[in-house]
Amino acid sequence: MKDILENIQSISEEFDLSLTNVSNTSEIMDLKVRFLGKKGKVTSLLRLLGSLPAEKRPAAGNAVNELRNTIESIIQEKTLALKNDELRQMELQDLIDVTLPAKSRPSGGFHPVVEATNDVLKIMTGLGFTVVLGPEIEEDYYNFEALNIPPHHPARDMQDTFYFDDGRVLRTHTSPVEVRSMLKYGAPIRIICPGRVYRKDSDPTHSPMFHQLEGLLIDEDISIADLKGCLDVLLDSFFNKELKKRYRASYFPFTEPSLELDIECIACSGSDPGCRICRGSGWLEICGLGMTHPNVLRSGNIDPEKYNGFAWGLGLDRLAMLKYGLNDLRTLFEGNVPYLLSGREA
Ligand code: 2U9
Repeated sequence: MKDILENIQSISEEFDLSLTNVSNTSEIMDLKVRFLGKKGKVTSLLRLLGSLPAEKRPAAGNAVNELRNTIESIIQEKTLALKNDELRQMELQDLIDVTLPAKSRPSGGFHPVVEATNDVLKIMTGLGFTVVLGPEIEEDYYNFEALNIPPHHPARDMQDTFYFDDGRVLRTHTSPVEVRSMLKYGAPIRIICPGRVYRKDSDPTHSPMFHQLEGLLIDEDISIADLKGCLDVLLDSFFNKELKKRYRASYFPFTEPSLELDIECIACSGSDPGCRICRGSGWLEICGLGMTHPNVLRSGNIDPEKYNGFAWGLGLDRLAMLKYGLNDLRTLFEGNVPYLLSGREA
């Protein structure tokens, strides 16, 4: 018993002495382990209690517990004081200069399709065209009937068009906007219609939603030469280059005659037989065009004996991919911002 009390006394003195040497939170933690840890001095004393005769155990136990409680509360108090000291030190060293400029946020950017669309709109409004938008959910009449696409035309195939139960459709092109505009504004008219269009198509080179831009000009004595001049300005300005072009005969229900326009490959200009972009042909199909069909003018309440005009349509997604060197259509629609930006820098 005497042994234990002496032990308590010497541990208490040792603790007081050690405490005077402690100057930071890491040292107080060490001290705690040395006295109260599993192999600490106080814990060893507690273990020793078991070897005492039963009648002496309560008094000795009380004495050891008192020592443990005293040491515990001193450590707690000291830890708090040291923590506060350290915090104050950090604040003194790490002064905040409120006059410094704030951290800048990374800047955003336009989606490639938006950028390409804006480029085309700038060029075409410069030529006197007005931008017109229209609904994406369209009536059958404006999407098909008025455009000389009769009820059993293959372009109406259920495979291609998203139908609503009430017979309306998700527009398959922006042409209905031009029909609505003819009816609203009459002739002469000079408009471009960008926007989302929808077709039941989904594979690596087709998305069920894509972006089109169509143009329509109606006036007196308009010829294909006017149309060619217009597309020359549009495409050469867009790609910043006087491009070689070729026209091939084609067919669209809403134009007669109808043509397709190819431009020289913007990647290789026809010099690379292994070119990924033009697959070695040297040419890129870029847009469809033609002189407005008399039936379509009539749908727009315009007299085909007095007026004629031209129209063209192109895919803005393809235009953006060519301009920014993207080779997978899905890049445009997956919303992966870092990839979109890195793809554009390529
Ligand atoms: C009216 C009269 C005529 C619009 C035209 C095309 C040719 C054409 C598509 C090709 C593939 C666009 O990228 S694409 O999806 N379009 O080839 N579109 S002429 O003709 C019109 C439109 C409206 C009133």
